[in-house]
Parts: sequence; structure tokens; C-alpha cells
Amino acid sequence: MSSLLLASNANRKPEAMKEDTADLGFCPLFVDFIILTCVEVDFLCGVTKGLLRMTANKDELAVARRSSTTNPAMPNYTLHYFNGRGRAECMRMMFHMAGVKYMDKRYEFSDWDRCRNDFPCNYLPCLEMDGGMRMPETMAICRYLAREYNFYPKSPMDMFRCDYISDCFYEIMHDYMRYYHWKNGRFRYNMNDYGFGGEGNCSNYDNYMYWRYMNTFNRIMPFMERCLCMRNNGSQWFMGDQMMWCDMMFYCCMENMYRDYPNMFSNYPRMMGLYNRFSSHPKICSYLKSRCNTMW
Ligand SMILES: N[C@@H](CCC(=O)N[C@@H](CS)C(=O)NCC(=O)O)C(=O)O
Repeated sequence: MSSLLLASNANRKPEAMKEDTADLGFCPLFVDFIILTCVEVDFLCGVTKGLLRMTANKDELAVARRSSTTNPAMPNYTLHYFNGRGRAECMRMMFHMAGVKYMDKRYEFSDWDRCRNDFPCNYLPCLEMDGGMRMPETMAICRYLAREYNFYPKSPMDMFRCDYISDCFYEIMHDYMRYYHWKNGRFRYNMNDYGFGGEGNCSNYDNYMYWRYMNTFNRIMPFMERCLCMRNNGSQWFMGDQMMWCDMMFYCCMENMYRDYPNMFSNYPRMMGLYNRFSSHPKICSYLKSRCNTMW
């Protein structure tokens, strides 16, 4: 940030700079405002440094202002992800539950190498607004949507609880997804293809990745079962009598594992109940019936 400001000041005449600093302390040029606004956008959206590479333009600034909670006008969303549920499913669910239209852009693995440089951090999911800013990071996107469409509780303590529950389930999903990636973070398009991604065959890698997500699962699940019981004796939702984004995260993170291991909830009866309650909720049920049927 400071180096960017220095770079913009470097184009100015020394006299002008002297005047500015003498009279006004610091007199920013137009370009400084652009950079500052870009940083403000970056900050507002919780986006990492990678986005600073993008040049601010009118559209981006408009997007940043309009998406503020003080202005209810709805941006046009494009959700970029692969042709699977994976990390994007919770976002699709929130869009559906809130009745918000969005473009569900799905990439085939064969397209990915061609497009990956167009995305911050070179991974998906990514939420694009009005064809302008592209925001990375699953949890940042989910939190943003939950805040915008009222799937977040109101009090700071409840937000905290809703966050850690969501984070715990995402932790399990992250390790599960990692199992389907090479060590270098690239997707393993073909699961018969073992190894470290360019480092030759090594089934130890698979054993380790499998052990890792099972270990994470076993550490987190007992606590989540207790957490569920803390409100309404676990007979409703994680936050009590209202479904929040942590319930959606729970379902989306568990779905694939549950297909792989149908008895995974045998030690967690309250969560088994929640899973069934969630999938039979009328709006969710209609979503589950209408969505694309994919393997993962
Ligand atoms: N920290 C990111 C990780 C995202 C991630 O790893 N996405 C995978 C797909 S699930 C990906 O895009 N991999 C890139 C690749 O295969 O090249 C998040 O939580 O959103």
C-alpha cells in the first residue's frame, strides 16, 4: 500500500510535492484516491492482497458501494466453481433460500488450466459481482452472503458461535477435499492417478490424506454433537429455532462423506436427526430435487 502511494507520488514534480506538504500536510492526487478506494474495496470485501493487482475502474467502485449493507440494491452475481457441489454448494443453497438469482458458472476440469489465471489465488469458488470484482475464499463468500441474506444471528456472541460451528465443519470438508488434490494444491482429476503431482507414484500420500481427514472428523464431531445439544436439546437447529448458515455448512460438508460412509453418524444421533430434518425442510427439499446431480 505505502509502496503504491510512493509510486504514484514519484510521478509528481518535486515543487508540487513541496507545496502540498507545506500547505496541506498531504494532498492526495486523483490516482491516490483510486488506490485508496481500491484498498477500501479490498478491505470491505475481506479480499487478500492478490486483488490489489486489479486496477480500480468505475464498475468495481460501483460494486463496492452498492454491495454495502446500507444500500439494499442487489448486485448481479456470478458464482464460479467446478461442476460439482464441493465448496460452492453452501453458497448455492443460500442463494436459493433467499430467492436470489445468480449465474451458476461451472467449469469442466478440461477448461480449468485455460482459465485459472483469471481468478485470484488461482482457485475456486469465486464470487463475481456485476462482472467486476472477483472475490475468492469459500468462508469469506459464505459469510458475506449470510450477512446479506439474513442467515447470520444478530448478537456478536451468537455470530461467534455460528462462525465456529461453520468453521469446524469446513475444516472437515477442507481435509476431505484435500484428499482429492495433489500435494501442490491442484485437483486430482483422475482418482486412479496416485502420487504427489509430478513426484511419482506414492500411495502413502493417499493413506496420509485419508488418515488426516478421518482424524479431523473424529476430533471435531463429538464437540459438534455437544454443541447441537446446547440449544433446544438438539431437536432443532444449531442456533436454536432458526436455520442459519452453519446448518447449511453442516449439511454441505457432510453430504459427500455420508454417501461414502452411511454409518458415519452412528455415534452422533442428534446430528443424524439434524441431517434428516435439514433435507426434509420444504425449501431445502425443493432445492435438493431441482439441483444438478453431480458425483461430488
Ligand atoms: N482456501 C480456498 C481453497 C479453494 C480450493 O482449493 N479450491 C479448489 C477446488 S475445491 C481449486 O480450485 N483447486 C485449484 C486447482 O485444482 O488448480 C477456499 O477455501 O475457498
